[in-house]
Amino acid sequence: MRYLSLWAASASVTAVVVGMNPVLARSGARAAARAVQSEAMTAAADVQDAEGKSLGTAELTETPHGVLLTVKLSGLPAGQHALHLHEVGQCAAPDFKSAGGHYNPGSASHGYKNPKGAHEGDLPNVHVGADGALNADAFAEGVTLNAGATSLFDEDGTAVVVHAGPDDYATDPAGDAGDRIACGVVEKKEGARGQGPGPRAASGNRGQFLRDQG
Ligand SMILES: [Cu+2]
Ligand SMILES: [Zn+2]
Repeated sequence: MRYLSLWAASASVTAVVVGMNPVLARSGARAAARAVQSEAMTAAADVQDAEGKSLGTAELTETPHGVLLTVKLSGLPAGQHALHLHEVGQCAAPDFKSAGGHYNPGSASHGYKNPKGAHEGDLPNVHVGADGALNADAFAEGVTLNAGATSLFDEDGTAVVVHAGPDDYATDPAGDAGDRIACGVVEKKEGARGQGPGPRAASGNRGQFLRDQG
């Protein structure tokens, strides 16, 4: 009887795991294991406009389920804007194309409404009022700050990008969100744990993502 209930418990765990995206399941399990051993890892991005002026910061905190972002910016145009995590930690003004496409370690297509989506770097649109201020929380499910297959601190880093228009959540590869109007390189906070190189120059194999990006 004891063995039977153990078997039943492990079988139900397996069923839950096979029902998930395997990359997310593995990274989620690792993140949960780490969470019991250590304090949450944090990072931040200094977000700048096309003239290099700082508009504020995005704070990032790893949780057992993904990375939580708290974004506080000012000086943005009023309206709906796409917010994404892009795959290269480089913000070269004024067009920020150096940030590459959306962070996409699972090789999915873009968008929450896309059956083949979504990118790990896809995030819900944010709204800026008449005062130009943005205060928003966002959540990137299944990604980590600590090392791993879906870490934002991969070999070339990651950037937070704000677009001129909203993401339609469907158009591949970038949601038809218009120009990139602000960008911030995600950097480890002073004293944060973890290792691995910081952002560096984009390598040649990023070319495929640079064809069309948003
Ligand atoms: Cu974007
Ligand atoms: Zn995307």
